[in-house]
Amino acid sequence: MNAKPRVLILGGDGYLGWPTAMHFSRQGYEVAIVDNLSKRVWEAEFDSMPLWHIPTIQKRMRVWKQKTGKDIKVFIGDISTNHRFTYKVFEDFKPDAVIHYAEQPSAPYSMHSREKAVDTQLNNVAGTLNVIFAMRKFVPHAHLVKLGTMGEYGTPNIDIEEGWLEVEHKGRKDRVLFPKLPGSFYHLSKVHDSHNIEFACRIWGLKATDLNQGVVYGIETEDTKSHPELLTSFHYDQVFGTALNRFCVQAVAGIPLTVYGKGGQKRGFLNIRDTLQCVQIAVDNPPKEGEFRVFNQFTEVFSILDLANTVKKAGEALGLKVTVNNLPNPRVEKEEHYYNPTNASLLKLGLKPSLLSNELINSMMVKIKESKHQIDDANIHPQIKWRQ
Ligand code: NAD
Ligand code: USQ
Repeated sequence: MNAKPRVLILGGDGYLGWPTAMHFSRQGYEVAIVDNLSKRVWEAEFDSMPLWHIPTIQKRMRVWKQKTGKDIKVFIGDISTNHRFTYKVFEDFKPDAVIHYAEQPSAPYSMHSREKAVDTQLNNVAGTLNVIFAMRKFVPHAHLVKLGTMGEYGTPNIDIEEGWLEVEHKGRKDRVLFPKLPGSFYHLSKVHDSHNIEFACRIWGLKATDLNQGVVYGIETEDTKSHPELLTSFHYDQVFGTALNRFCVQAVAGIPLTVYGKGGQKRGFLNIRDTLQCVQIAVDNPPKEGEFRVFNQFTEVFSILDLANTVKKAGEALGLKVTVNNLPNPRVEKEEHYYNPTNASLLKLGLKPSLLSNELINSMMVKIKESKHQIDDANIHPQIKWRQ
């Protein structure tokens, strides 16, 4: 492998993909992006626009080049429906590492209807299959860093390990993939991906890291805040917005915080800056040929109600009037449960977490306030129900 690997970022127009591209480019890695811009279409379809306008990926790449002198190549195309395009990208760019974010990322979207469940699983599962076939054909020694999700495990009544479990059954022992009990057709698509990737490692000798990531929060990274046109997408709506990001916007807009059900449901969380650290740690420390490695990628566990109360406190310190509303839960999920996942591997490899603080929430709220006039309160209340 070269001193600085060639990194291909699938889904590079997205919330996490764009800051990841700049993060690696700034450090001298050769970076290329693939995206089919489908997220921009899904947003329009659900009238779920990001809080601020996001320049095109080509514009952001030009601004990046002017600012840093560094090139980020952009390939526009669909990895799921167009395997010829996917093959061509791998053949031309010959990545050493592939960071795969290019999936439909929303659980509510996948639970909207039969059509959206099928779209989600076709897009995500077929896209990942095309990627592993492209890797086998053109770069069999490259490292696939695949974004999975902590939601693959669900909320079992036992400790959650990192991907694998040592089992003793009727006097015999084996190492098996950790049992999965996901909570949406989206989360299920990630389970199917994990199985397909593990199989490709086992039969073809590919090497992969499955990053089972928790819920990401935050707006800014070192690079997104360095220029007004380098910012990344930020959702707060009922389809694509995630818990903490939504709560911060609701607090600024004076909308009661939308805790689903009792709010005792616990999840792993991490700052967007730590996502970048984690994927870099994975890229810089590849697994062995043939290894399917799983890291749990989160830094802290919170219950949703605790999170809402933390946002309320931080908002009140800024002079906002914040209330917390327990809504009937649109999802089918346990609202009180045992939750003890480990996240030891990334910490052992050097992850230095940026933990959630009042200062961070305050800085998010200050940034959100600048675009307060853009907040569309029509798309905050959850309308997609798991049992509709
Ligand atoms: P995002 O929707 O902002 O980014 C995904 C990008 O992939 C979009 O730009 C989209 O256009 C592109 N894309 C989707 N399907 C594609 C296809 N078939 N071909 C080419 N491009 C395609 O999502 P995000 O929040 O940045 O999440 C990135 C990844 O991380 C997703 O796989 C998501 O499931 C996973 N993840 C996200 C979070 C989170 O809290 N944001 C947490 C855990 C895991
Ligand atoms: N929740 C609320 N109120 C809200 C939004 C969410 O109570 O307004 C609750 C949900 O019911 C759920 C929890 O918060 O119990 C997390 O929901 P979320 O929408 O923040 O996150 P989720 O649907 O799980 O999906 C997000 C990302 C997805 C990623 C996943 C990581 O959209 O891409 O895979 O987080 S994880 O949750 O670890 O599976």
